[in-house]
Amino acid sequence: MKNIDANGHVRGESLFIDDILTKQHCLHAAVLAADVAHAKDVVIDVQQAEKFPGVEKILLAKDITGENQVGGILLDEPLLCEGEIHFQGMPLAVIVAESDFIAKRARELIEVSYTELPVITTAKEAFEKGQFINDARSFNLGDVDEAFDDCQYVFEDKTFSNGQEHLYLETQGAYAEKQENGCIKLMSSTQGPTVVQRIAARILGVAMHKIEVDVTRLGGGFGGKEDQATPWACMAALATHVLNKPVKLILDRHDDLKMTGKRHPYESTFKIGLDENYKIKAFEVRFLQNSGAAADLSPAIAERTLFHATNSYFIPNVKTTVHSCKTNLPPNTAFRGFGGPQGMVVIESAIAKAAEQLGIPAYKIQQANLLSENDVFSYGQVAEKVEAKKVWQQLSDKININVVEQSIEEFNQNNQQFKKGMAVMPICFGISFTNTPMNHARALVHIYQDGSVGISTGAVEMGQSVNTKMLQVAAQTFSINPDLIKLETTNTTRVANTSPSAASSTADLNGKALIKACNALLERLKHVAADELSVGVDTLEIKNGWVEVNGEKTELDWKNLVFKTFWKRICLTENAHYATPIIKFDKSKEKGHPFAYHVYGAALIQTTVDCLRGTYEIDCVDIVHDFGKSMNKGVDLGQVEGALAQGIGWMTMEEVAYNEQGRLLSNTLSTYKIPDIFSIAKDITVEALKTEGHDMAIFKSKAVGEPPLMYGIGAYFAIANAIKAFNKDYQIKFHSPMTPEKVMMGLYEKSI
Ligand code: LUZ
Ligand code: MOS
Repeated sequence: MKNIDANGHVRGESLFIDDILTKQHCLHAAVLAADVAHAKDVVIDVQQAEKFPGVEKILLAKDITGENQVGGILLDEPLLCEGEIHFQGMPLAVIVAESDFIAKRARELIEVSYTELPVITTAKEAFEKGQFINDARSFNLGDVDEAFDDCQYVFEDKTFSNGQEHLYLETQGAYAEKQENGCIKLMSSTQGPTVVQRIAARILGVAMHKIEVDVTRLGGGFGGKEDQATPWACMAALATHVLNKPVKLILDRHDDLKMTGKRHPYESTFKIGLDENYKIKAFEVRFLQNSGAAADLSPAIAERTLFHATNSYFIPNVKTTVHSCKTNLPPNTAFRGFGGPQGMVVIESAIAKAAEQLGIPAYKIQQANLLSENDVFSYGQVAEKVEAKKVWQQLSDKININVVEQSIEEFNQNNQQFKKGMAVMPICFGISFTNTPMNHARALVHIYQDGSVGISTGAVEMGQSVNTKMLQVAAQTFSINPDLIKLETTNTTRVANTSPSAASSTADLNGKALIKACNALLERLKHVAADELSVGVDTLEIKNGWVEVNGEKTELDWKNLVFKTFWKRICLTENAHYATPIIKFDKSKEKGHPFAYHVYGAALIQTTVDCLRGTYEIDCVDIVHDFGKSMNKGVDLGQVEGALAQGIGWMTMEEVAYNEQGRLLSNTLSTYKIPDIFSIAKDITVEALKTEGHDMAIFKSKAVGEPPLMYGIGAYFAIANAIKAFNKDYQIKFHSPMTPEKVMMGLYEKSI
């Protein structure tokens, strides 16, 4: 089954936000952002700007007809500044004009005065000054203090992992139109149509039923549009509400980079204890999350960091604590992995630290500590259907780790300028929203009287091909030609109260609801067929578009059957609901069973460092990935390859930089480098783990969106190992990304 968007994309026919045909008299909006990171007594003077020809209105906080509040988890984020500035890029005013060009020209005429306040940009400084978003969280298992006393080896160090810009190809944007009776239709490039609907209603001061949100598709989201698509849609809605005209608001790249939050940087300190057999007996971490100036999704992201703090290892004594530190950066937000990668970086650093000190390869420690069946995670869930050792075994069958190690050693002995390094990166990622109440979805299926089918779900297509998977689910359940089925836009009027498309769970949740809807319709159709053919329902099946009785094709085909059902006045529409069973979590104890299942995998990454220049290449990445039983190998392979590239980018080259005043320095694509075709691994092989899959996954095909990003973490350690081959004095800094500058310093550093 090919990606159903392929043709449209190649021909340029697929509709993104900026392609939607606007109505007559459509206005265009631009956003004025704060150019300091922290200030009070803010006064915004729009007199000159409002006189600029073509300007319709400049909206300020006082123009908000409802509540000036876009916070999701906590109510701590105004849509527009009200007297105080908390980060550079904070929206101050919305300029609404006849064209985007005019709006941006007028923007330059707005005068802003304020009294500057001290700026905090790092998590550590916020921690020291007691600036937090909420209370710290802690997961505990066993007794670390006692366990450390018994350990043969104990090592401590600190780590830093940087933020990451989502760089969705399509920037943030929305288009709003007034309907009858004070209603507004919003087209938004959002992962969370219901989030947009709820918050827009709050901003306007109207009920949710007055707002319809429609999403065709996104040009990428990666978590950056789970919560942070909302403000722009709210601004467009507000402008439409106030001015009674259609309004389009699309951020240009520069504004988008400056105004939106990114992956959270983390500063962490760890302590790891091992016994004489390299079994990890105790692990303690303090994570400092740089949350930015408002909560956004930070508390939930912090929680997922704790869930993934031990990656795919069993550690009997664990103490992990996370502090969401409030700084004057744009509120950081969801990004593929949702805090999980930041947790996994620390345990991998701890293992690498131990390996460095013990003078053994890290993979020996990794391998000695992989999860087994019935091991318990620090959050109380008992590991079931564990694939950690199986993926490792299949990877070493595919590519012998010792042989790779020896060939690298040989290469390094024979080469002075170039050195190679390798690392293994196992992954284990929990599938479900960690916030249990979010794990549900609905699907609405219409069979039209000509036999064609229209499907609506809560799933948002953002390039991950979830629509293709949904279409497959319906085509397979009905056993009809996929050409008969159409995926409708994601729309809050057709499917309400949706969770965002996130947490790798979209295909599972919406797909399971869709199967239920299709099966209910199928039952009705079969009863009609049984009547028509005077046979028992049990003898009858629909296969490849034909009714079969006892496995024999009859004269009755899908189209006829559908029409007969319609003619009998039987409903050809079904709405179904799915909520993940079993899962639960008790926050008062920090224990439960939050995940439907886990996804496993392992990658071996090899790299070559140019020791004259500090540059490096990723030579090859060999992966064994737990797809379950993949329902679409092309789509799933694409997710693994894309996630790997994004993970390697985060760990090696993407450097989000703010100065001490909180100004984003990496604010263009010439100063923020993402992986391109030249920097991608030269060779990537992905093998599917031989497994039966998991019943909680759609068609046993496991969630694939986020887990493979974390293979990229291995690139950091592979490069570090290559540096070690050149410079015996080098000690790993656990400070990512591993840019060529850092490689260069590592190559020539002397032991102190
Ligand atoms: N979003 C969310 C997520 O709201 N909750 C989650 O657990 C999650 N996990 C991954 C990515 N997005
Ligand atoms: Mo997400 S990080 O929007 O699954």
